[in-house]
Amino acid sequence: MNENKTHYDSSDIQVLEGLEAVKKRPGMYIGSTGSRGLHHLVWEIVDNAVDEALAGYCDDIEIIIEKDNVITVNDDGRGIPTGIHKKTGKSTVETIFTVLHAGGKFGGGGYKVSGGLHGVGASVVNALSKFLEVKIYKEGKVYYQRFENGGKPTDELKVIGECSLDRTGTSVSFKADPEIFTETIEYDYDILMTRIRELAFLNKGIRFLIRDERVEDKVETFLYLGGISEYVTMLNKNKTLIHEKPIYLEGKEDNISVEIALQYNDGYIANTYSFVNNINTYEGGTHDEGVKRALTRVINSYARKNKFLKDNDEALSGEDVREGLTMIISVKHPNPQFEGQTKTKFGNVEVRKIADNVFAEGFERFLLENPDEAKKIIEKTLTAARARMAAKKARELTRRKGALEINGLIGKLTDCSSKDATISEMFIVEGDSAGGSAKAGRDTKTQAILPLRGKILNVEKARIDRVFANEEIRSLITAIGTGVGEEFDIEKLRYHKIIIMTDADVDGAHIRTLLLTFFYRFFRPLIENGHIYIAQPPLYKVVHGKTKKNILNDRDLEEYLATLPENAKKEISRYKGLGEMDAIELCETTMNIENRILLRVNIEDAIKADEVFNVLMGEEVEPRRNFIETNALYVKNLDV
Ligand code: 28G
Repeated sequence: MNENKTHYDSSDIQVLEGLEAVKKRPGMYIGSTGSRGLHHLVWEIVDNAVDEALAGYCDDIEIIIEKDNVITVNDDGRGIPTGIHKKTGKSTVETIFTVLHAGGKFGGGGYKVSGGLHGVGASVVNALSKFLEVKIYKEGKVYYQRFENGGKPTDELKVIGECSLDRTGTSVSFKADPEIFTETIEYDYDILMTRIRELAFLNKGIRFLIRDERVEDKVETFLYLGGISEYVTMLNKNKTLIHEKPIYLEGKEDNISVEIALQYNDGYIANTYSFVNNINTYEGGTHDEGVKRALTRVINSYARKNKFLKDNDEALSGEDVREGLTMIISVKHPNPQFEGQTKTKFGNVEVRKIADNVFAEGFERFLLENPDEAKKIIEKTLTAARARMAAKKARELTRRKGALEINGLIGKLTDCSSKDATISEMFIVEGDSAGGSAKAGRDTKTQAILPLRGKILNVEKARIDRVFANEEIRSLITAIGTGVGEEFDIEKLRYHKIIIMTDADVDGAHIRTLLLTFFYRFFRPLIENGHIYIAQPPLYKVVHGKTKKNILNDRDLEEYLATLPENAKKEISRYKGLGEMDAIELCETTMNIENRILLRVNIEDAIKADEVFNVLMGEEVEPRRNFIETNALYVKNLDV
């Protein structure tokens, strides 16, 4: 307050009450008084600068973390008006920094980030600061006002100097009150930088600078002329792309602007981030819904028109068309409504149609003008659809059979006696003869054997849906116990170790590749949780005196022999395939917990297998012919 004042009028009381309320219950205004709330202070101020930029008057915003955790934000906008504010009788500057919600209430027109999700305004930052200073550069003058101890002005707004006439802007410095932010007043550079970079992506053409002066001076600037397209490019970095450049679509209707950038990669994950007035709408909303339904509709209609889908083919689903899609949706709305648990669901119903229109018109044109890219995208979605239908079929098959109708499995699965899944193992064994040995040599309490007949798994011609028609695969699903797809429940897993035991030859590799692909596509959590293993039958046996050692491969053999005395009498024998091992040999070398070497399959192994398998599913003959070589290589890599 102005110290010369002798009495307080009603507006003063309102002001004091307003800021007192913030100090009393800061969590109500900034969410928390922890690190999150602390960073929130910065966003309140930065948002005001972004608003000025979105109004079209500012293109340069600086955020400086000074020593002592003072934050300074500079913009080159018009500068906050310095004249007297009609309703408060004080300068607009003081009003903005001392009247709660002043930003929202007195602001007019334009998109207001500050009127959005948080947007409690600069006065809240002031209320929670040890001190706050504001400088305004306007009409050749530098105006200044300082507030202390939670928003009390030390003086009124004053001119403290001159500047060149073309210099305009606002500068705000503040220090969070350590008595309110008792946990910490240390800013995390990465949190600030990441959000500032995001703001730069979301607001193309605005240059953001962040400087950290606390340790050694660190500066980064972010300016993206490509906006959210560049965001997509960053998100898809290190991914294999289906088409070279992100697709950018934009439109405006009733002063609601919609921008969408999207690009497919060859992965399986759908990544859509949506924003309204720069706020991440984690819970989605009408903008999201509009874009997604348009994407599904446009892809289906293009696919039908261009005979990628035949008349009687099932439509591509929303999930199909989003597999491997990275997409950013950014809406700017003059009066956004946020709903949902965390107030991050966008609710304005009129936007569903607008977002749909903008997307559909732009994307349709893209497909028409870029037939090569269109073809690649459609093919990607068709592959996704095939996998989805295969999964559905598999579900139906297992459902029809009911929960582990062991009858169907008897004669195939030789189960273990333990019902404790954590100690139970299932060996998937290639071929009946190896299956026989495995059955004879196993630990009956903990080891179950499921023999697969190699010839059925002629993967060279089998599409994944045909794989599911396969008896062996169906037994496998039933034996695993978890169900597939929506029904998947890891609690029902019957064996915590599922061990693929195939020969170390090309046929064995075929089967292993198929199985890994199968697990990757339909039992991914089993891989992620480390339940899938590969048994490694040894190639050599070295007997040396009383010691007997099984050796996995040539390299290990060489290494082992080097450790033996030169003239040691030693006997090296080579194992043949699994099928040629007798029960005792198989058990001792490959199954017995004491001696065996299991390879736990990680997701990269499985992805690699999936890639190999995809080549098989493709139409081209040449890659298929190359399979054997590729696969042989892959097997080698796996063994390393
Ligand atoms: C540096 C840190 C944070 C800001 C402005 C510019 C104006 C403004 C801010 O006006 C109230 C609402 C509309 C008049 C607006 C300047 C119009 C003309 C502004 C900021 C009163 C606020 N000239 N720049 N507020 N207006 N930057 N940066 O806070 O009617 S806040």
